[in-house]
Order: sequence, then structure tokens, then C-alpha cells
Amino acid sequence: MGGGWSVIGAGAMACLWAAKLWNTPHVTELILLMRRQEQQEALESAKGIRLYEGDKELFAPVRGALISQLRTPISHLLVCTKAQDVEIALASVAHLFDANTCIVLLQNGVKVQEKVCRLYTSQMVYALSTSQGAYLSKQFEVVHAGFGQSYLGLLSPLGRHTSHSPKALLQLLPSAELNIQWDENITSRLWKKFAINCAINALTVIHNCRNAELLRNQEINSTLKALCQEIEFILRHCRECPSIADVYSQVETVIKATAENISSTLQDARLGRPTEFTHFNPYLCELAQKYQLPNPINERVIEQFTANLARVVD
Ligand code: KPL
Repeated sequence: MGGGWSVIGAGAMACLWAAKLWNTPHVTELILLMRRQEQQEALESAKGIRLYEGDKELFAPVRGALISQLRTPISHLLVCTKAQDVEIALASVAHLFDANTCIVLLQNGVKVQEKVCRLYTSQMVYALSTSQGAYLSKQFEVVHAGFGQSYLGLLSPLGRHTSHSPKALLQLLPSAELNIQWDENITSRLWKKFAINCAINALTVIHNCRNAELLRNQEINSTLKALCQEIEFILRHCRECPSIADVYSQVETVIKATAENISSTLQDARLGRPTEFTHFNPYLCELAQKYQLPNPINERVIEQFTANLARVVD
């Protein structure tokens, strides 16, 4: 069974997923939705998305439109914006949803996913958690830099929708190309990734370094260890968070696997773009305050991040 996708976003993840969806056999239609006129014009003049993977180059003639101009009903929506832009993006296309619309969120963090699930009760809301690494070498030219794993799962409560079919949805996604596995407990995976992002991303900005440096440099590594302990302590006391054991060893594993990565937050900071930071450590701080827990190390990290953000350079 075939189906069409609307993909919202113009960043590296949107380009990677749109280019891969273009080559997915059951996908019958694909449109990239953007917010700004100049983005749409740039896609029009590029005539599509160019994807670089190792020594391979692929061209996907993906069509684009302004979010505000879309008039056709949306059956499958992949939201690839930053966490802080999701709500506005969804609100601007919500009139094109019906009860069968399937919304797939591809953001870091846990806050926005929970909110979307609460707001869009008539639709099926899914989340993707991915460790695929990508960056834009130019507008609409994306480099697939790190081959990771992706997990897809249902966020909406089961039983709300009769037409929910993980198998059908996986067939409509580049499941083999982007290593997508169905996850019965995606919420737990998102919380785990949240803990990892709280530990790694801000420190890479503060020290303007690749992920590996957080293990290599002894001073940074002892801050990382203390931060991980604090994250574990806070999350253990949050009713909404499933238990996460040994945060530091999980973080260590991720850093080893992504040693040469420039974290997504550092990439954005270096380019002067908005980061997803508020969905990481400041949200952790919100949770700590909610449960009246001390979070001195996290607070210090937030202060240092803010002080260093404007200073990071390539
Ligand atoms: O998800 C990541 C990110 O950069 O946002 C990590 C796991 C830190 C890998 O770089």
C-alpha cells in the first residue's frame, strides 16, 4: 500500500530524510514544506536535494512549498524542525489534518513530544529517535556523515486509533536505508536520549570541542561524570521518567561511537543558528525544580553555556 509524505523543515535532517523518502518504493508523493520564501526559491533553483554518502552522490528532485501555501490534506507528516519550532509548524498545517493523519516527530528532547501528543488527540502521533549524523555542506546539499540507528514508536495512547499499523508505517519509511526499528517503548528511548543530550551537548559548546574531548580531557571528564550523576539523581525522582541506570556508562558508549562528531548544538552555535539547548539542561532544571531537587552542576552548566555561546567559532 502506498502513501504520500509532507516533510517540514529545511535543515540537515529534513534534507536527509526527504532524499531517502524520495527513494522509498511505497512513497507515492513527497513535498518539502518550508517557512521562508527564500528557502523555497533556493530549493526551486537547486531543483531538488543532493545527498552525499561516502563516495556516493544521489540527487532527489524533491518538490517544495511554503507551509502557508499548502492546500491539500496531509496523510503523513514528518516534522524535522527544531524542537522549539514544532508547535508553530503544526499549528500552521493543522487544518489539513483528518483523523487518519499520521504525525511523526523527529526531535531531540522529551518536552515537545509530550505536548504534541496532548494537543493532537485526533491524530496518530509517533516519534523517531535517531543517531544518524548529517550536516549541510550547502543549502539543500546534505552529507550523511554518521550511520546510526533509528527507532520509531507510537506516542499516542494505544486504543485511541483503529488504523494504527507499525508495519504499514515502516514500509512507508526508508527503514533499511536509515536503519529504522519499531520500538514498543519509544518514550523510554526518548528519555534516555534526553539524558545523553543533557550530558554531552552543552559541554561541547562550553569547551568548543568534538564529543571525544569529553573523555580525553581529564578536567572536562570529571565534570561530565558529576553531571551524569546529577542527571541520574534528578531523573530517578521524576514520575514521568522511566528509570535510567548508569547514565555515565551510557554516555561514554555514545561518545565512543560518535567520537569525531561535532554535537548538533555545537554545529548550530558555530553557525549562529538557534540551538535546541532549552529542551535539554534548562528543561532538566525545570524538572528538578518541580520535584524540589538540587541541581547545582546542571545550573552551572547552563550559566557557562550561556556565557560561551557567542564565543564558539570553527
Ligand atoms: O545526539 C547527539 C547530538 O549531537 O545532538 C549526540 C548523541 C550528542 C551525538 O553527537
